[in-house]
Amino acid sequence: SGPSNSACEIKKDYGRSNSITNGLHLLFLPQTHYYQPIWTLVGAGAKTSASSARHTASVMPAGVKWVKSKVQEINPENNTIRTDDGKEISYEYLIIALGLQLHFEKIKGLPEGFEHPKIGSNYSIQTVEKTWKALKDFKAGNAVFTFPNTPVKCAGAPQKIMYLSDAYLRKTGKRNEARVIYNTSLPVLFGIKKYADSLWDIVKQRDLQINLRQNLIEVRADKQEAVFENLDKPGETTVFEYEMLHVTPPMGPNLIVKSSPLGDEAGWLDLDKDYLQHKKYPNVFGIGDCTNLPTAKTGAAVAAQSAVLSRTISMILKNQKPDKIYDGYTSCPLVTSYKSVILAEFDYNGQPLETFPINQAKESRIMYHMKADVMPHLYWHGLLRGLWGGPGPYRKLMHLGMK
Ligand code: UQ1
Repeated sequence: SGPSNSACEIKKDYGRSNSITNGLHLLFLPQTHYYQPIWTLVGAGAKTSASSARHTASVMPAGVKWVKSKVQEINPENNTIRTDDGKEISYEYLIIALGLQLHFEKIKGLPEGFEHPKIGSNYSIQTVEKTWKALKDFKAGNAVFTFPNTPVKCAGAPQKIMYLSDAYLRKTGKRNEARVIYNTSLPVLFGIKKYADSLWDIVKQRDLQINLRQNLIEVRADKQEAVFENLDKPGETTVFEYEMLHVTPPMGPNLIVKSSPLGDEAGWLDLDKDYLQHKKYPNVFGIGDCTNLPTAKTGAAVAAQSAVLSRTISMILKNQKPDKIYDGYTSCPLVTSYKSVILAEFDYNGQPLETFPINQAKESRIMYHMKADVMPHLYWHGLLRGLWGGPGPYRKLMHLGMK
């Protein structure tokens, strides 16, 4: 089982067309690369959007040839990629990290609704500053936060901005003028009970209204109205007036993966969950949001996956059996104010897998600084250079044999 068998089947005669030279190639078009996890704080005015950006050239790891093209089609049957500038590139091994697709357009009235004020989204560079403007300009009324009826990346982010907005309105003396409302498609506030229990305590304390199974279907931005459907009562809709609206867009699989033979039924990259190897094409691997790995989609998960994948591929290159298995590790720093974070960490089984020897379900100031000030460095200088593979190796050390 696992790729140990299939890995042996990888033939060594791929890539004969040699349209590019040997070595590591990264196909990536944008001139700017963003650290998206900090957008939560940009939307709340605690960081600038400029701080999330670097020139792609400045973060390209040494030894990698940057191919400035966009992937248009992947043909795993003949080990080639076609790019939008007409090149055909053959590969011996392929690692797919194409991310997922945002679908603002699936909500009636969007994306054009973002031309109006009072509405924003921390999920794109074009809309994240609009969140902060809406919050800054808040006078009185409803502050409405949404969670869509699809898989999402960083499932905590839709509620982090609610906690930050609540804190901002308190700080500026406007909280009495506001009703803070979280309308989520999910039947729960958070998927892991240990952290959900803490979050429910917080929303009760702070008078935040949580409506489960409410899915945003339309924004009438000119009238400052948002329309939600009740997922448990098809056809029942409710209109919420808003003074501020934060939209988490519906999301879906990457369209290149979906239109290739590499996707599962829904279009997510179809991987073996232990070895991150494609189920049908053993020289294809994947990582991150584009995959169907049954864990929460986060940057922390990517870090842990990168360590497994790096080891696996180096073993395969030496014709040895992969010996490292991904346990589904993922982490979500749930920002609950401008000075506190609940650090959720868990695995495929939904079991907490905490790095620090404290109860991480409690709000912590140190964890806020880790999220806001340490993680960006770990990303730019560690993860992007292959030097940060998640906290796994440190966890045992931190617990000194306690767990
Ligand atoms: C992490 O590894 C990571 O990747 C750089 C993040 O950025 C998105 C995180 O937010 C977290 C929490 C981790 C996990 C790291 C520790 C120290 C728990």
